[in-house]
Formats: sequence, structure tokens, C-alpha cells
Amino acid sequence: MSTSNPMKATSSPRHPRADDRYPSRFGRDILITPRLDPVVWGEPGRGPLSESQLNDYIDHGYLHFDDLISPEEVQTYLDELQRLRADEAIKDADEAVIEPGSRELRSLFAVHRSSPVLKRLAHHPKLVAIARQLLGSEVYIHQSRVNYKGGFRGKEFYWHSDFETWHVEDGIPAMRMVSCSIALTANTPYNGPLMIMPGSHHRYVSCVGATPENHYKISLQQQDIGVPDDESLTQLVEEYGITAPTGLAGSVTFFECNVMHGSNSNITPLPRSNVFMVFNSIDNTPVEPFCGLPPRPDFIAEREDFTPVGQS
Ligand code: 6CS
Ligand code: FE
Repeated sequence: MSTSNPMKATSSPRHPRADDRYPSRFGRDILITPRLDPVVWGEPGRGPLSESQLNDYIDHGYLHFDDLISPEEVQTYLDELQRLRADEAIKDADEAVIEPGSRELRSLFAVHRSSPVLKRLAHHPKLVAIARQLLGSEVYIHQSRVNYKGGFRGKEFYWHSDFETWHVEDGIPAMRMVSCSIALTANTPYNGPLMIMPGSHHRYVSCVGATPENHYKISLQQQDIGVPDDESLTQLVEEYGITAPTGLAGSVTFFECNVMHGSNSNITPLPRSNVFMVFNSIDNTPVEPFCGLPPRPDFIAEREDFTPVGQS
């Protein structure tokens, strides 16, 4: 077996660090524990969201907007996605993730750096104002990516909490992050839309199984470590149910970093292409990863540039 095998056994520690408030991938059993952080860190009156929208977000862990981005803007971003996708060389870039089993582009990371057009989306005043209000501070981009989920062969994203990975593998201390999914094609019930367990962000699922070295090389294609077992997922669905906020191109879903979510594969001819911007509070920057392994590359998880967005 080659030495670059990403599944190579690890020397990750057997016990959580003293500063680990959300241990995961240490124990033998899955544990479901209460969330320790607020859901909304800002206040009504200090941003575009009303008190009832903030309360909705606290209860359900997501907010959906039908027309935050204008049709003209959508077209500009979509043209950019198509330009990037048509560039064969991009598939060989570190930032590119190819679908398992085909040469289709699955995800492209750090697009807020590589594409001036998508950088504008990361700084979009409407998106940034909402993220700031939810997180109660200035915000920077922890991760950005395009998920193409092409027609016919766009594969699923298995159930997971983003925070679990960002905490364990990137060293993010607290649940003070929000993902923003911007639909650039219609997200329908049929083409593999985001599915959310509304309210599940109030629980933390501590998973089983040590993190392999270079886990990102496989987890971004197909995640097996850092995902809950069948019994926990059944329990969460019994308690919270499942919703799939769909919408036309230009619709936007903000979802809390710890909400349980996933999406099915897309066997329709209709691509489901979304851009994701992950905002983190500038008061929640990463420390050493809690799994004890080296951090993931900075095109997946920012570790140096915490410049607030929306100011340039
Ligand atoms: O590992 C990550 O950071 C990413 N993986 C998934 C499946 N969702 C969130 C995040 O982009
Ligand atoms: Fe995710």
C-alpha cells in the first residue's frame, strides 16, 4: 500500500483537550449532548432581521429568502460558474473536488479568492449584514465553495453537522458561524436540495471513529467519519423532522453551523448549483485542531486572513 494512503492509521490523541467544549471522535459511543453556545449572538435592531426572524432562526436553525439576489446578479454569478466549470485545468487544482466515480466537478473551494466575481458575492452587503447580525460581530470567510451537483450524476452529501468537522479538523472553538447557500439554479424537491433537520442545532452529536490523516481528501467526496450513526439520525428525525427549503435561482438559505443537514444525489437532468459562503465571527478564530492532527489546507479552512468582509 502506498505511503500517501489517506486512510493511514493516525496518532490522534485518545482524550479530549481541556479546552475542548465539544469533544467528538474520541469515545466508543455516539453521544448527543446539549448545545453550549447561543444561537443568535446579535440583537434585533442591529441589522436587517426582525425579532421574529431571529426567533425563527433560534428555533429552527435556518432562514430562507426567496429573492435576496437580483436576476441580473444571478446571471453574472452563473456565467462565472460556467466559465470555471468549462476550464479543464481547474479539475486538477487542489481546490477542486471531483465526483466519486466520474470526472465531473463536484466542488470548487476558495472561490472568494480565485474569482473576483465570486469575491463580490462574499462581500455582498445584504448577505454580510445578515451574517453580522446573527453572529453579533464583524465576520470573515472561513470557507467558500461552489457545489455544482450536476444533472444525472451529482452525488449526495451525507448527513452531518458542519460545526463538528470545523471544530475537530479546523479548531473552531464555538458555534458562532453561519453558512449561506446561494442558489444559482432552481433548487427543487427533485434535484437534490439541501435537507435540514430544523431544531437539531440545539443538540451536539459527538461521533465515533478517529480522524484519518488527510481526511479531507476523501471526506469532501464522501464523508464516513464525523457523521452520526443510524440510531442517532433516527432519534433526531423523530424529534425534529426534515425540511427542504427549495426556491428559484437567487434564493438564499442561511443555516446554523451545527444544524444536521445533507442532500440527496441528483438524477434529474437539472443541475443544482449553489455557492456557499461560510461566515465566522472574528471573535471565534481557529486554534489547533481538536483532533490533534495538522490543520486542513487554508483553501478549505481559513487560518490567516481574518479581515472582515463587507468593508472593501
Ligand atoms: O468538510 C467541510 O468543511 C465541508 N464538508 C461538508 C460535507 N459540508 C461542509 C463543509 O463544506
Ligand atoms: Fe455541510
